[in-house]
Amino acid sequence: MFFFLRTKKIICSKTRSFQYVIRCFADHTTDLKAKVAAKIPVEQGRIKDFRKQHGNSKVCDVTVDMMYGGMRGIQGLVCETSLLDADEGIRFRGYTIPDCQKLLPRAPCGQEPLPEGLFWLLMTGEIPTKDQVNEVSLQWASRSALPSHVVNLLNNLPTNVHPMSQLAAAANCLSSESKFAKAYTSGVHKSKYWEYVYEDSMDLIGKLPVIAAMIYKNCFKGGAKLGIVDTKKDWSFNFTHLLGFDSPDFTELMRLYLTIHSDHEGGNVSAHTVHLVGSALSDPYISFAAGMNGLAGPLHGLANQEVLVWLEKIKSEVGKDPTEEQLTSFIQKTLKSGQVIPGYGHAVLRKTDPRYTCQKEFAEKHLPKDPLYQLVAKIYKVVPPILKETGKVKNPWPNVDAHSGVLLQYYGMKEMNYYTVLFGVSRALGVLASLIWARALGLPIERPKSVSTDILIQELKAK
Ligand code: CMX
Repeated sequence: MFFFLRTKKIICSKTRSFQYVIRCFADHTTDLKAKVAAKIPVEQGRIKDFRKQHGNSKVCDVTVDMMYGGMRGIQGLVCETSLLDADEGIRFRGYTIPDCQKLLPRAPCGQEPLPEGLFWLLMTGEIPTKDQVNEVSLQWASRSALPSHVVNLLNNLPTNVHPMSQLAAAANCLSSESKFAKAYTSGVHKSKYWEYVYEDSMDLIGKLPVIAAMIYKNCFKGGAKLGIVDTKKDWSFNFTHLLGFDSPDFTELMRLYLTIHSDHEGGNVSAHTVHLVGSALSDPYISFAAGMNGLAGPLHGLANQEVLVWLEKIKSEVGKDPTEEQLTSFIQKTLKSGQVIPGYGHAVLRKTDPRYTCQKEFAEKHLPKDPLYQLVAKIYKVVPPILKETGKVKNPWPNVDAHSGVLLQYYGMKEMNYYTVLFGVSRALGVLASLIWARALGLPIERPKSVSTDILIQELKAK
């Protein structure tokens, strides 16, 4: 007995000191995977204890309206990477967008955060050092090569296939490279799933700028050749360089853009789709592709394209510098024709989206006199009262999509049906960080219960 206790004590202290060594190593490491590996058992334990104590506790009631109303307000998902407050907007692991602008490492001479730092934050909950961010840049750049069949696929798609469909097609076909799918087939233990999902996710994020740039060049620049990915440069620099935009200000815009579009908690269409499809243990490539098909909807990510189409309509039908009265009647005409005002409204937010605000600040700094920016600023004054007046729109304020296209137009990226691809490249950071954690925490296949209207009526009558 004494021997048993002693042995157990030695093992425990050895395990503890081993964990301590991992933790100390992980605190300073630039190896993101090692950092996450050290956090996983801690997080697994915390959730296990919490569920043991509160597994049967009730968190919310579900009403009939919620069931027919797109599940608004049902707390039915867990998302660790970000949280959306109705009034304050998004927080990434507790940090607001201004916090991230202040705290996350920047490129040399840059003002905006590097998306690599945001990814580190989403994955670990910690603000990374410059060295840690540089290592992520290096990892992504060195994983950027595409297999030939994906290059051939993209080069053979007709240019009238929407850029978002091309993005989803390329991501689907990258599934051939999935380390997770291969490991699953060869019978790897489920405790190791996350490691392969991590590798696939890092590979996919590394390849996305090349895929997105190929789509851009094939659709709009006659298939012009791409530049080369420089392993000494950051993800956004390489992306804008591949796209053929060498203005340092555009690269700065892209660093901001790719940071703020990354994550918006777990229930939005793209994030939820990736989570749902991934829960069936579909590999990260096809899970991401599924999410991109959701992002391509006009009520979600495609709204940034729709905003520009709508602004162009205003310019052609009313003029480049419309009065507030002219705008009011145009907006009312849009509503009367049964269409939504793109870039306005939100399922959760109830104030101006801080992602709109920080893009507005960027515009104020870099393009204050731009006529399209001024039109967007004027629309901001006119739309909210009109939407409020309808009495049904819950959030009359602008969302992220109301502003992004204007900035892209200013820097010469005029092709509006490409804009959602940029959103998709950014969204990869959030949805893949969540996917890695979902497998690390062993979350099961998602399968909520549904019932027919007849059953619902019967159940409520019986009550
Ligand atoms: N213009 C006109 N009507 C709007 C509106 C808008 N911008 N926003 C909401 N409404 C309408 C809805 O269509 C709905 O009308 P019905 O009852 O006749 O169907 C009513 O107001 C209530 O809707 P809600 O509860 O306020 O909004 P939802 O949660 O149902 O929808 C959203 C949210 C974003 C789809 C909606 O506001 C919208 O369609 N906005 C325009 C498209 C857009 O900008 N989407 C991007 C969102 C951000 C993103 O995901 O990227």
